[in-house]
Amino acid sequence: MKVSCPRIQVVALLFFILASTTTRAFTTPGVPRTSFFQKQPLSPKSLSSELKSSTTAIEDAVTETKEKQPDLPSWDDLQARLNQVQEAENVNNKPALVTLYRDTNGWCPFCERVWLALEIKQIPYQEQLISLQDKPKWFTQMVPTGLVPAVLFHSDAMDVQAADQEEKEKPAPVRSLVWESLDILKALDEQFPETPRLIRDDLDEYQRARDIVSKTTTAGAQFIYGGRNQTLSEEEKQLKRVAFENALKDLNNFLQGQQGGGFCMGESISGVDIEMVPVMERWRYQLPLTINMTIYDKIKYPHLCQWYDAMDQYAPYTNRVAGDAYSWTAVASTFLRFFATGPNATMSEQTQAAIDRADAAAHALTQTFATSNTYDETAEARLQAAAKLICNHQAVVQDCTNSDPKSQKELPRAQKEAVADLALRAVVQSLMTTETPTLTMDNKADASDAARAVRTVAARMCVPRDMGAPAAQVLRKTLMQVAQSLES
Ligand SMILES: N[C@@H](CCC(=O)N[C@@H](CS)C(=O)NCC(=O)O)C(=O)O
Repeated sequence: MKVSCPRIQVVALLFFILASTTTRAFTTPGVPRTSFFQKQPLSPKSLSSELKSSTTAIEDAVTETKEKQPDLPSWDDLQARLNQVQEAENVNNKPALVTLYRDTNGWCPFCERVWLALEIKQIPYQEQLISLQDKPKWFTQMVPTGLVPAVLFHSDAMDVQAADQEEKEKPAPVRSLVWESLDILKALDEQFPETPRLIRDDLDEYQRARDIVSKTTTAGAQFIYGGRNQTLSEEEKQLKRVAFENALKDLNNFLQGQQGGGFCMGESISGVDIEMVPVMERWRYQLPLTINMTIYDKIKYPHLCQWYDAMDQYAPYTNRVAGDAYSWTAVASTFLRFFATGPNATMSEQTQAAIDRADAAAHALTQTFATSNTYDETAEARLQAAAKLICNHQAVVQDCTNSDPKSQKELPRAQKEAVADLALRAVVQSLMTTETPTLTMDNKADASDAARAVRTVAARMCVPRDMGAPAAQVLRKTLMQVAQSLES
């Protein structure tokens, strides 16, 4: 699989550097290894005491406004309600059997493979987020390559599980650390044999699928990243484009031959889908903007589109691990800017055109937030969104009122933290009650300031870094509803 070729690693690394400077709205400053928004949500008990002390200042600041909004609950109230719901639904009550070390921003394609495998296998896991720009010493000492992903198998918790399942006669799993995404996938199959087996190296068909996928990603990398090579002639670039398109056709034809299900091996998802999906996901959303090439093309590649559709409908992928159209689009624009200027600060017309295209596409997508219905609106998605906002509300308020933002500078920030805070509480209340939010403010300037705040939050959110795509969709929609009610 060519996504591990050095050039792609360099691109991926640059991507992370970029991402970390563009979309930090939902990380928790000062807690580099445990961003609340990036952890699986919902450890409400441990958060509630922190919330109590942290909300005091903002509560004081909004006292006056609060009197005009008697029905709006405080963050403590919202947290308490969330606790009740989560307890009733037994959320997050299983002990973690493994720790996944992945990148802080949720951009690493290799991490995505492992993350997806854990979701498919439903292995209870905890996450430790690693900032790739400032990797902690303990991590580089622990993992010989210093790269993410890595997975620690907890023998103690697995012993407990084995005992629960009366499987004591089985050899106890070894507490071990595994790195390299494909090795981790194999280890997950071996250590958790009762979960769906993903790597089918024993089957010829699986090897054939891997081979075709590998050829496609290699050809794609050679065209996309080779295209940036100034020394290549137009003719050479064109040849690389044709080679990539031919590889996509081969992949499409291979997928046509697979029966049912739409996955590479037909009926069920397998390791080869997991290997391929991170790069295909990025290409789907970004290539139309960056190199004017559409892969999700039902005329040219109908069976590849069916594969994309099968992935989209596959909950373990879509609900948490997949990036969404807006996030990849917004990042594409910033990514292009990052590469746009060489040492002498020049920018080609072609790159400028791609940047303009990507910016326009990102902006157009913000206009669909109120009506977007790509994903089913489930109670789980609402809960995930509410939980993330509750435990990150301070950082979110600070970000959407930041007068000196480092990224997405074109988005207008609000001025008053207090009104932003109020609007966000209206959002959470709506998420938890499913009632359409109605928030009004007597002071028109405050109302438009609050509307600005929630619109900015919607455009700053990033999937999958901050939450899953369905949760982000319902959160963005609710943010828009609050904005509209403030502006009406
Ligand atoms: N072959 C490795 C590649 C892992 C990799 O390149 N990870 C990148 C992030 S995408 C990384 O950790 N980069 C940090 C660095 O280079 O210091 C795998 O499949 O796990």
